[in-house]
Amino acid sequence: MTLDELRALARAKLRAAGLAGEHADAVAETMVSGERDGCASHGIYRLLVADRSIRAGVVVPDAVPKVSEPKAGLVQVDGGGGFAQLAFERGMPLLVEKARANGIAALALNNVVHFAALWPEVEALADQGLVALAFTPSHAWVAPAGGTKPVFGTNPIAFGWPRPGREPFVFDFATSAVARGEIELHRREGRSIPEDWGYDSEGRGTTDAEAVLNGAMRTFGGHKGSALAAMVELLAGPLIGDMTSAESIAADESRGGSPIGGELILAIDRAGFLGEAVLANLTRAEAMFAAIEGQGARLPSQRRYAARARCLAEGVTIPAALYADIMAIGV
Ligand code: NDP
Ligand code: PYC
Repeated sequence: MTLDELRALARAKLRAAGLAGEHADAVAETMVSGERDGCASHGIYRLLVADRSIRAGVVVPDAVPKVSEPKAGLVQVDGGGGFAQLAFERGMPLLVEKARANGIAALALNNVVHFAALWPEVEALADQGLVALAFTPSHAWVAPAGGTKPVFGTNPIAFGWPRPGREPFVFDFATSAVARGEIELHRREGRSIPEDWGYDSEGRGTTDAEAVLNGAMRTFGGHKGSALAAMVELLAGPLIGDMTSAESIAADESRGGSPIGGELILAIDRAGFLGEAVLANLTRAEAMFAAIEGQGARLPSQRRYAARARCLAEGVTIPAALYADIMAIGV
């Protein structure tokens, strides 16, 4: 399919599932971007996930985000229980304005349903010339290092750094060993998973995707991922007055919807610290990237940008079984 065909399909299916037009546009764009960039776990597969959240009544399909300014450097958007994409779209212009005015600013999204990757948001801010960080908890699916019972969400951290004349340096990863969506895709395709991704409900290591989805996922990097997962809970949960992953899964009441809660986004204007000297410092940053690539290592997002270039030219291919499940939405 071409990306335009994919966008039209995603939008039509979201509308058929009951989502209001502006939400459908924003949500479809995220899914198309994920598919275009070769991120299957957060691409068009998410139509099935969003449809489930809508049908289960987890998401408010016509929520109207409300933007406020609690402090000079802070923006808050109450998403009204809708998907996070429109809330972000509504809050971003003020975040950019405040980051430029103050050097740094934060955007808290509250009361949103989150099923998406975070890189589209930090990349959008980097495209505006801002350094960006984003965090969101999810549902309690992940055991702390040293335990085997879920406490944390898969809690992603994303970072964006604008680069002169090039795509920004962006990374975006779950603090679990892998995103839950990836394990779901393994289950859909009947594939086993590496044993270090999680535990079954008895706390034993397993290669069975279903057993891990019903047991507990593991953090990446042992105690280090565990501490970062806790940080994400604190920053994008209690700090901004929103839910932890444990509270989110309790609020779901076994409906199987996407996580409900908050997201914290930080934006920094490099000129705030450095003024004109920012240009010299960009050269030093570029030297670091050159040192990485100079020894054959790749930068995060390089695979994604390559997939983007390929899909913009050639379109995308959707697995037949996924396409059939998507076509059944709203029928
Ligand atoms: P991956 O492990 O696939 O990738 C993580 C990051 O590492 C990417 O930026 C990737 O770049 C980079 N990377 C991968 N391999 C290399 C390499 N060899 N050298 C350099 N960089 C590399 O991601 P996860 O499975 O952890 O997460 C996938 C997505 O799931 C994320 O986008 C995340 O936001 C999303 N997610 C969302 C959640 C939510 O609650 N909303 C919860 C959890 C995850 P590249 O893309 O170019 O490969
Ligand atoms: O893949 O872990 C995940 C995830 C959770 C919420 C959205 N994606």
